Amino acid sequence: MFKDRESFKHEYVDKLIKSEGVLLEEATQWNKYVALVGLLRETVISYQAIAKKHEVAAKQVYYFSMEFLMGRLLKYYLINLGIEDLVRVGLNDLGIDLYDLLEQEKDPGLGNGGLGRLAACFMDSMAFLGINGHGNGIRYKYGMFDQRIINGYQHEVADDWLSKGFPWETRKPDQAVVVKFKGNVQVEVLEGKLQFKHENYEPVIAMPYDVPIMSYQNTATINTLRLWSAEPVPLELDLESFNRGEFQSVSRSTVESISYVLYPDDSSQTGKELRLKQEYFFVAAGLGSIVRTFKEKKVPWSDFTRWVAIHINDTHPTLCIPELMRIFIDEEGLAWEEAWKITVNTISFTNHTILPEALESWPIAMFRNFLPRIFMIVEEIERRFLETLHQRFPGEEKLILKTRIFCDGQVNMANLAVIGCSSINGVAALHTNILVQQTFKEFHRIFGYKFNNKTNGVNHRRFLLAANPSLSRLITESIGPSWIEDWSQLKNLQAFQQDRSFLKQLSAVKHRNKLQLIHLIKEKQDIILDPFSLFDVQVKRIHAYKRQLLNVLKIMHLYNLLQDNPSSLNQSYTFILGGKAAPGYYYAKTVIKLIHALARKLRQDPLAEQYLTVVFLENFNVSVGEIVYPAADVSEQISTASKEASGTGNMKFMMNGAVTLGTLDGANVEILDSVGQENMFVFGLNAQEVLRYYERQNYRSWDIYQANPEVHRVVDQLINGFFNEEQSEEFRMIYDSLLLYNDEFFVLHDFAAYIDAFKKLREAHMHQEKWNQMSLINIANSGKFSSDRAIREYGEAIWKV
Ligand code: TH1
Repeated sequence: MFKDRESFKHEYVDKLIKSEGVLLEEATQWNKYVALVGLLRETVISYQAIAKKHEVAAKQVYYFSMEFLMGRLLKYYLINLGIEDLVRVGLNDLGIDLYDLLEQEKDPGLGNGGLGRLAACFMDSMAFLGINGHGNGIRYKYGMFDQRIINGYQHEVADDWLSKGFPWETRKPDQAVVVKFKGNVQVEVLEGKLQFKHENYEPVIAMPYDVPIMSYQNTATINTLRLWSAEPVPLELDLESFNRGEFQSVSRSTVESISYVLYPDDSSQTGKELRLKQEYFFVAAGLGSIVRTFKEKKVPWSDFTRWVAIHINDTHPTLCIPELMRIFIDEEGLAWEEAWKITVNTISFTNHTILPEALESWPIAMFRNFLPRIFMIVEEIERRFLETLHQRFPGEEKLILKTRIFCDGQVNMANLAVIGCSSINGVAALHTNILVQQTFKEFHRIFGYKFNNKTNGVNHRRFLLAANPSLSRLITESIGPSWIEDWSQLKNLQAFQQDRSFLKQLSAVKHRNKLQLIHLIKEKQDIILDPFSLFDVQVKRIHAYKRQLLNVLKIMHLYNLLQDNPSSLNQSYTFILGGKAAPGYYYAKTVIKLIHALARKLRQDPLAEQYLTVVFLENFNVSVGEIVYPAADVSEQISTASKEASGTGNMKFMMNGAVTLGTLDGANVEILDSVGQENMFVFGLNAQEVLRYYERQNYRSWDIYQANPEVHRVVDQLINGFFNEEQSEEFRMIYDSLLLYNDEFFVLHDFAAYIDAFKKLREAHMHQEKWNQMSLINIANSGKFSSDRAIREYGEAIWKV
């Protein structure tokens, strides 16, 4: 690397000239940013070139995901390379403020939320642990939309993140892959074997763009995130094959639409054509390049599983199964049985949700039309599967009905994934239990050995070390720096429970982080917050099951308490909410409007204004998260039990010392196990109770509305002109969801318990030292939720690396 500050400065100025073509004096901020990234990228890929030598002898893991929510890379790579201070001071000598360059970087938002961010955390931990693990995804021209709030309503602005280029990536035209859509399949018999020839297809060029992945101080393992962009076939090639009648010409815009935009919905699937195209596109491209690399080894196909593991992040890349079969059979001439054995043993699958509306299925006719050969293979997979079922479980019609791939005119992707993978894991213990006992109950009888749990984790180096430098410094001063590389060391903080001076410093750190968040909110939204107020935060996608509404009703209730008795609250509370609603999700958008209406109501009331503040954080993304998590006192994790598969925000808050107020859902259950009852505020129905209500259909939200006057009051306030006398119908939809449609997510049921838990929390917060102890215990027990722990488990139990 750079020997010292002077050599850095020399190289940097040189880089500005050679790659940006400007002298320092003429350089724009963007030039300066690109030159710095260029220097780091070159350093990292030169480590990669050296590391590659050893890689040849190691098993490669390929993580297929439709989403990689990477967040900004520059600051993080400076930390990983151990040169943050050197570069800051060096740039300063040149009259450049590193902060300005960091601000030049767009936040690559190629994901919706937890699932995409998990993929990014896993990329880091694989590189950290020395696993050769590569990401495979789509280089969307437009990522997750930017959220603008106008008059309390969400507006979506296209995320043109590539407009000036993304200096971390390298285009690799020599590694492009042709992906074939539509057309027809000719079957011939050649030397006694069936041959399948795909004709009249529509070709698309998959162009790879590689981003080098380097983790904390590990220069021996540099992995690759390979993102594919769709391009039309070049004209020369086009004419030649076109004349031979091999394929159909497709318009540039039809081709480019494939990698044009990320679907901005993380909780429902619409079965849209373009989405299916996207899925096959990056699967076929990724497998094409994996097989090409494998063939260079010149070892027999039976060794494939020894050298390659493929992981599919939810069902979105499930086409890996039939596509790998197609390559083995049609292109490499393997027999079905051998191809199947290798395929199943190579591929593993993570399920991330049990929400029925999120489970993927495609209309059969559409599937067959777009992917004719893949369709034939899936049919054959099902035929053989049913054959074995009939043998093993004769006469069990229900078992067959629930495990079929083709059902009700649809191709069921989850069932295909379970049949074609060697491992199926849930993302938290509770979620895995629900998978095994409910969602995949029948499959569990057939393939019990495939199911396992891998509780999610988050990258503690990004969300603690990099996002919270004040806390990191305090931790390192107290227990040494080993926690950065070994999450289990955080436990040693427990020893400071009675250390007054430590606890004081901990609360000073929180205060400082609140000031930073306050600064951000002042700059971006021109709202001024009180750092001495309790910061209660709920940031995540807006969705009915996550129950932002329950939070709103709680705040309305506190307001009512204050109206009845002006001295009922003895301290000030700031409720921060943030998150994006899917553009077509009208209910969620109405909740955003409701949050703004409440914020306004409180601002306009001189009494309320002293005690209660509501802020909606605009455009919540990874970068905003990195400021918010460190500043929170309370972490709201209040989903309807059984609905949130894991949650990962809960872990990010915890490691930054926030105390959780939550239901027994997803990984909250394991957070409770780690910190104990005294250090978390738990309330509400548990998953079993929720599932029993659904089963027996004996929940009546109306009864609760009638029986509980406090519930009655806040629910009425949704439509009685409380927010706006002229537009009292604005929130009718929300009111109806609670009473007319019987409150699917048990908001009214859990209201009283939630209020009660919040009351206990308020009391606990009055004892400052006690509160700081709780905060400390949360940090000290958060190590388990590092993605290093999760990836070690995946590596050992699933990928066998
Ligand atoms: C999320 C889950 O909702 C969340 O509980 C979990 O912590 C996270 O995944 C990581 O495991 C999901 N995101 C998506 C996105 C899509 C489809 C399904 C899910 S589930 C597009």
